[in-house]
Amino acid sequence: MVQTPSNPDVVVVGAGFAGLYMLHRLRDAGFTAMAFERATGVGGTWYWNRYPGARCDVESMQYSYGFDEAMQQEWHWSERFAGQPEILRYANWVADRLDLRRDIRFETSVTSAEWDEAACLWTVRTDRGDKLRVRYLVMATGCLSAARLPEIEGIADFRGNTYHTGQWPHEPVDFTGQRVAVIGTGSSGIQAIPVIAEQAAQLTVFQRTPNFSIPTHNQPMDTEYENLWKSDYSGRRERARGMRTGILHDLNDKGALEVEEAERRAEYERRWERGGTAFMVAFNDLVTNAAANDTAAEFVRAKISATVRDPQLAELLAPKDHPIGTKRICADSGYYETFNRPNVALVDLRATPIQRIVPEGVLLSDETLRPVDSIIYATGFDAMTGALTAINPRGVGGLPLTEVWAEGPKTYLGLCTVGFPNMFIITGPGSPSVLTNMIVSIEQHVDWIVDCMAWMRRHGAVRLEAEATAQERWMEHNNEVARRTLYPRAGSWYMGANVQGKPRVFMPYIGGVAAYRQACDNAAKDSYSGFLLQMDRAAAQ
Ligand code: NA7
Repeated sequence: MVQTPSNPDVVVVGAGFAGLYMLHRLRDAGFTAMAFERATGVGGTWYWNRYPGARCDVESMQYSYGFDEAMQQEWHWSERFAGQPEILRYANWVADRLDLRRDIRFETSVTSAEWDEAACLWTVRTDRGDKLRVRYLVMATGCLSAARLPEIEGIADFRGNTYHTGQWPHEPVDFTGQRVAVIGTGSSGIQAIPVIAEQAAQLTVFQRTPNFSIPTHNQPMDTEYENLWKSDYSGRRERARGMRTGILHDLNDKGALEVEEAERRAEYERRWERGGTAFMVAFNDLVTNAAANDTAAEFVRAKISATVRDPQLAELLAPKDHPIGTKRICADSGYYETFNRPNVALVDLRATPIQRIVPEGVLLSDETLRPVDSIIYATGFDAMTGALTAINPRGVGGLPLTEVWAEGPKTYLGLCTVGFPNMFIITGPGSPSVLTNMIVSIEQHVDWIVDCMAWMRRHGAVRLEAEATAQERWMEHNNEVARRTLYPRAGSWYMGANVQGKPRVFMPYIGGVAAYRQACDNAAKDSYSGFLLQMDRAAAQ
């Protein structure tokens, strides 16, 4: 058994981008902290998602920390959109540069956390037998970290190799000469399929819902572009923080229907050629006005049918059941083109669902068997809440989080939840999180949380808990802004729709990073309004 670490001020769960920055800020602010990480290394999402083709859909110049000028000047990205190996190298570089590893226990999972009301402390236990008593618990567990296999019978019966994109092996996987199945066509499937198709003898894609995808037109980093960013990196970062998505995009403040068709088409074409998810900000009403949205959706559907040679296949690949962008928009490198390859086939699961997995492969409802050597599940995650409910902390009165969130997650500002004092969630449900540049949102959360802890220390506060009315108001506001958009129309993982039995609520806050930051800052300026504080004057420093 590993020796139990001494009791620090804070336990941080997770050493992805959130956990790393949290450790750094805590140390700077004079708090002691210990992070527990189930992986063998840092990087979170980018540690686990090593599937072929894994790549960030936010441009590299923006998908990195902005808190340290020297670091952001020094790091060089080799591509416009960085791939997983490079992002993981970056996370490791940051961990070394800031000497963070000494406060991280790797290959250690937090198994339970229990609030002790009398002592105002959390008791945290790990699978290595650690037991810590700490004032603060910070869940830096990530929004897309609980990988899930689908509810398909017979998965364990399969004789070949089984993979999940979110738990990809560390050693390279060679599909040469194999018959491969990919189940799932979300971002992960859409990125992996073109790469695997180049290797496999035969690739069969099992599609339940077609997704909209925009080409990245990824390319090596343009030095001029990099220099331009670096010439005023901090200024650009500051502007990005004021954007709805935390990404400095080429926003268009016109509505799609305010312009003539020719102008609209030209705008979509320009963005399609430029590549990437900035396509979704071609007009300012694409996620709020169904008719406007349809012009963008129609443009992409036309691109699909112009790309895919077989018209029947093109039809199957064209999404029609949700407005574009209301399921996470995908960014690809040659996805639709891949279906022109002779070794790639598509199975439409809407027409012929999977009956079960059998030892030889995938058995469809019409009794046809698709024999394969490997099955790749690109079936996503128990998003936003899965990693939290897996730990299932017990708050005031021993109530488990799963019970408190039985009807869906409820938070105040996405940061705290009633009944769980001194527990902070980084990019939790009710915060903009997955609708934004995650690193921008992480930095904002971490800064707010550490400032809050420092304030508590200065004022002798030993306990902070979200107020029920503030939480209710925040959730109402969340639902109201979500209702003003088209997002709730899609059965997406934003809505919990991909997990059987998960309550259907729109989990991320869609009011935008800037409005959200303002709400957080207002609460802090107002001596943490919306939170109940318990003072212990003797503890004031
Ligand atoms: P996603 O986006 O949740 O995609 C999962 C895919 O798997 C999606 O196409 C699902 O179809 C499909 N799926 C899920 N369960 C099944 C079953 N039972 N049968 C067939 N197909 C199934 O996960 P990703 O990993 O691609 O991406 C997650 C995020 O990571 C992404 O948005 C980026 O932010 C990064 P469905 O649409 O539910 O019909």
